[in-house]
Amino acid sequence: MARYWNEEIECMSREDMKKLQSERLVKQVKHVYENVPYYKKLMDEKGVTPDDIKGIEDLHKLPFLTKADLREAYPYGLLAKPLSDCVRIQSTSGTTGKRVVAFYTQNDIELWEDCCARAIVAVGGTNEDVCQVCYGYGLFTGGPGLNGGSHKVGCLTLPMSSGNTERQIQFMMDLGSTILCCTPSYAAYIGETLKEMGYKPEDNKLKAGIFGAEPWTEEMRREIEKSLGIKAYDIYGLTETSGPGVAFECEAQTGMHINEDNFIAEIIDPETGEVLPEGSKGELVFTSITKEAFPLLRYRTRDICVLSREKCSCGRTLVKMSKPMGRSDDMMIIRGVNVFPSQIETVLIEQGYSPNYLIEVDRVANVDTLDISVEMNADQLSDTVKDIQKKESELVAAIKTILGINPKVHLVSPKSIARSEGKAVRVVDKRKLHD
Ligand code: DLL
Repeated sequence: MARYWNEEIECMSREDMKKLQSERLVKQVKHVYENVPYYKKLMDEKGVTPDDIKGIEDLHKLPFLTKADLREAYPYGLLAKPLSDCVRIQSTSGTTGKRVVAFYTQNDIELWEDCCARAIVAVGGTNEDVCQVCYGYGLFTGGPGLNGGSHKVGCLTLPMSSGNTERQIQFMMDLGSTILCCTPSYAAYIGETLKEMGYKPEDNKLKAGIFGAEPWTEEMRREIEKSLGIKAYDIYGLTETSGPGVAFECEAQTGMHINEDNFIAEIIDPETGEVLPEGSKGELVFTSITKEAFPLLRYRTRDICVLSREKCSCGRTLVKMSKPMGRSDDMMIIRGVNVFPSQIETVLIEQGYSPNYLIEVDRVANVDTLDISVEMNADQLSDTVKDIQKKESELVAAIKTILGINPKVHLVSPKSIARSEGKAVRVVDKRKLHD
């Protein structure tokens, strides 16, 4: 059984990888400088030209790119190839008006799916496997990415998308799925549902799961492994840099190997932007050195983690990232959807409510819950319960339109939400997401 999808790359010596990264970086910087006025402006402002970038040792000279830049350049401002060369867009889940939109050429899709194929082979996947993909399909990258990787490996691919758990289970049992791809919370939910339906872990044919898109703990890993009778592996990625497969876990289950032939990783101090020495905890920054349509130079992910170059027992030499340990912004991931509190606040204000609200997030039976208490203004007070319920339903619908998930909304009396003397506490997240 093949242990690697691309042994030459996955086990490349450090020296050769540095050389490859340097060559690709030099080419990429030139490409974006010449083709993307937005980048040219950023680089000119920092006084850097492509001639200053001779290899990865010069990476730190380049300016950072943030989500704010992506929003400002929306929709086409960071495109580095003519539209006629682009074949696909993907987008972040649930953001307001200006979503993050990433573009792909056919070659970008190939490289992305190749990264996902590496992840599948790393968990023991071969063309004998039946791979059930229950990440969402559509604009979200989870479904399309793993679907493409699964095709490359030659697995029989079940493009289930998310939801409809009974149908998921029926296909899983009838077709004998061996690999499950979904969010860890959905995997836990499937495990629980199987139990409720009277199945034992050994009744299914699953052997491995590839779970990511949201934070999860080692405790949760053990729970999923037990309830499904499998090995559970982590996978990381973000829409901006292609989607899942930026990093993937191997049999060692001690962090995720970053596909360094496509992405250069740095760890910076989120406050100062200073590059931190290897082994330090800080914000992960990626430079995509192979993407043609939407290459990002020094993109700040806001994910906090640690990189490690310790020798891995799987034989791969690709640097490993720890599980993300938090974020350097206020983004939450609720039922797999990226949610900023400001999105909820905008809806409340648009609907005529005061900015006095409290967002409570919890996880009950492995499903994230989102409860929003909102103060009514004096003129919104009503004597009838029916009236209040109607207003609550309207707010639920408005928030669902923006986020794509259903919250519970509770309208409360004026002045009933505690006022803060310092920074307002608007979010209480009771989930245990990090070890
Ligand atoms: O979540 C891509 C993906 C799909 C990854 C399927 C893995 C599996 P976005 O919706 O753009 O893309 O969200 C990206 O999700 O910056 C992290 O904060 C978080 N995230 C992704 N993977 C993990 C993980 C997809 N394994 C954001 N552990 C990232 C913790 C993760 N957080």
